[in-house]
Amino acid sequence: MMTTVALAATLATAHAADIKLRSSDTHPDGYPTVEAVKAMGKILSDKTNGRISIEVFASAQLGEEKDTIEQTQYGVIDLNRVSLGPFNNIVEETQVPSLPYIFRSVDHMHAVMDGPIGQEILDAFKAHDLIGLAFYDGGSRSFYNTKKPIKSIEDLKGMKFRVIQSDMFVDMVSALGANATPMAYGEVYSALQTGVIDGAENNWPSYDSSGHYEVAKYYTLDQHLIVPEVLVMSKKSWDKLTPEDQATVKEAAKASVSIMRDLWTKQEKVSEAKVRAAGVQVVDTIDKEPFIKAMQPIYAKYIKSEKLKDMVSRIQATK
Ligand code: GTR
Repeated sequence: MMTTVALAATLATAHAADIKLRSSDTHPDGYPTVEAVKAMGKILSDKTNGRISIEVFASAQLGEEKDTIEQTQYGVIDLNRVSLGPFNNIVEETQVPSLPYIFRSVDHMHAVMDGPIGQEILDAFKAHDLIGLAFYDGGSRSFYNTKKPIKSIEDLKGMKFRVIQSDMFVDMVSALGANATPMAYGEVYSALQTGVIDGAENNWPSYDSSGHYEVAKYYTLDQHLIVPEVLVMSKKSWDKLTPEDQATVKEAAKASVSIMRDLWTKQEKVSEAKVRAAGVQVVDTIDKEPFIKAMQPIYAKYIKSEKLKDMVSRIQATK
């Protein structure tokens, strides 16, 4: 039998035991989101004298985004950095910043996501067994393909594009007269290569690091989405932390945002220059009006409740 003193000592050690949080990311080491979560881990370790740390599993080592989201909900994965797109079918509030052309610019997106609307969206994750910690940048997403330069909306007709596993993304592509195939990110390269799809859509750094530019050499800057990325924590893992540790995790996550933004701004330029130098044909200017018009029905289809309508109006009114 354990004496009371021994038991107390065991409990104290258990309490003070090191906590290693496992974090998932689809991107490779060196990618801004991966490095930002590592930086968060460093901050967290420093603030807790090494008691809490983060191990980032990059390059989809823990699985593709849709699966890792479920595992994070179950508490198998502690932290997850994902685009808001794969959350669209789970957390309806994430549909709002994922609407085509909702943000006028990256500055507009920052103003919204750093303010009360961003906080409301982070809070909405709680009902789905997740804690929204911070938003990261994802630049703007544009179409690329293996076939031809897309110079107008007519050029998209009948083409097949891979999209994120979100109904809204499927509808966005359909609204442009093209066909959408929802598919895990890790399958896109070979799908482009084998002709299962004609193209996909993403930002410069993803287009670069995924190697998609090697097989899909036409990129059109239609910039239909400025969709933020999010860092979430499993509510199960969160609930195991003391309120003090929870506050420290939140602080460290927030502190990683400016680090992420700096890394992102640099990486966007590096990736853009790299793929251009590699011979990618970029359609730099395209009339966005027909895109905006064609995608308008998405707003009516997804933004039905007063709550979401109000969010859209407040975003549009944000300077
Ligand atoms: C990237 C994003 C990833 C992933 C990917 C995709 O821009 O950072 O989280 O969602 O797009 O298209 O699947």
